[in-house]
Amino acid sequence: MPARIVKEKASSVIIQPHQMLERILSLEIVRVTERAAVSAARMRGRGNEKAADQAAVDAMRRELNNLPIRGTVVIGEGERDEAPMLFIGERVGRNTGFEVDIAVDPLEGTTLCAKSMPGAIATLAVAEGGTLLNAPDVYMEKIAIGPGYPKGVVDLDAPAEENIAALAKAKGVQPQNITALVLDRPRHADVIASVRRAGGAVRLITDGDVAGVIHTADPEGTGIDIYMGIGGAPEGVLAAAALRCIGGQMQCRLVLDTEEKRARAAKMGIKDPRMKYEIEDMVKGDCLFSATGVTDGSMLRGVKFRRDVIETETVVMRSVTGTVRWIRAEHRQLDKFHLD
Ligand code: VTB
Repeated sequence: MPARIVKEKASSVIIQPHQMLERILSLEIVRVTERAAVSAARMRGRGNEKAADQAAVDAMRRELNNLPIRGTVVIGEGERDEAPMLFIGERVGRNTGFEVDIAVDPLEGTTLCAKSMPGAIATLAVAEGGTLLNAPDVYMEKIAIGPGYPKGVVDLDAPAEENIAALAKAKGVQPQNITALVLDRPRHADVIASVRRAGGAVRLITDGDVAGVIHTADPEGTGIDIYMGIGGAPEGVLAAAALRCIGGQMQCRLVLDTEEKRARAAKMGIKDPRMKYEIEDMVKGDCLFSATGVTDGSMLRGVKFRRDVIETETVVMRSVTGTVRWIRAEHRQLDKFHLD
C-alpha cells in the first residue's frame, strides 16, 4: 500500500455512528439555546419575569421538538401539574434517534432579564437516556472548583475556612489570593463571614449560579476560584453537566428539609435524601451543554438586535472530547425566531 494512504489512515479519527449524531447534536443544541435567548431578550427590562420565562420556554420547546431525538425532560420548568411546557417527564424531539435525557433552564436568571441586569442565559444539557439526576425543584448545597486540583481538596461538609485554606495550599498561593463566588442571600451570611475570616475574598451575585459554577473552571480569566452556597437543584445539575465537559470538581446535596420535599424526591427515585453527589452521580454518562447569553454577562454577551441582524453568543461543550466552542452568530433570516 502506498505510504501516503497508510499515513492518512493512521491520522484520521474514526467516528462511530452514535458519535456522529452526538457531533451533529452539539450544533443543533446551539440553535435551541440561541432561539430561547433571542425570545427572552425581547423581554429584557420589562419587569415581567413570567412573560420573559414563557417566551424562552416557548422557543426552546419548539426547537427541541425539531431535533432528531427521543428526549425526556428530566430537569424542567416544574412538575406536570404546575408547568404546562417542558415539565419534568415531558417527551420532546421528533421521536427518532437516540433516547436522551434533557435538562433545561430556558431562562436562567428571570429576574436579571426582567430588570435587564447582567448574566441572564438560556441553557440546556443533553445526556444519554437515564443518566441525569432527576432532581426535584428544591434547594441544593453546592461547592465547586475548577480542574487541576487533587480530588477531594475541598469538601461540601468542611467549614468554608478550611476549604479556602486547603484550596490556597493546593494552588500554591495565600488565602488572600482566593476568591469565592456566592449568591447574595441572607442564608449565606455564615459562609461569607467564614471565607473572609480565612483571608479569602467574596464576589457576590444576585442570581445565576450555573454560570457562577462554570466561572471556577477558568480562575485566571474570571477571577473566581471556588463556588459555594445554596442554590437551585435544577441549576446544580446543569452546572454539573458543564463541569463534566470541562473538568473540575463539584459536590452537592439536596436540601430536603420537609416531609413533603422528601416524599417528592422519593417519588423521583431519590433513595438517600442526605446523599452527597459528585459530578458523576449527577451526570452519569456523556453529555452536551449549551448556554446562550440573554443579557451581557461575564461569561457571555447578550443578544444584540441590529437593524437587519440579530447577534448571539453561545458556549457549547461536549464531554466526550472536552471541546468547548464559543459561537458568535449573526442571524439574517429572522423569521426563524418567530418574533412578531
Ligand atoms: C439560584 C440561581 C438562580 O435561583 O439557583 C437561585 O442560579 C436560588 O434560589 O438564577 P433563590 O433565588 O430562592 O435564592 C435563581 O436566582 C433564580 O432561579
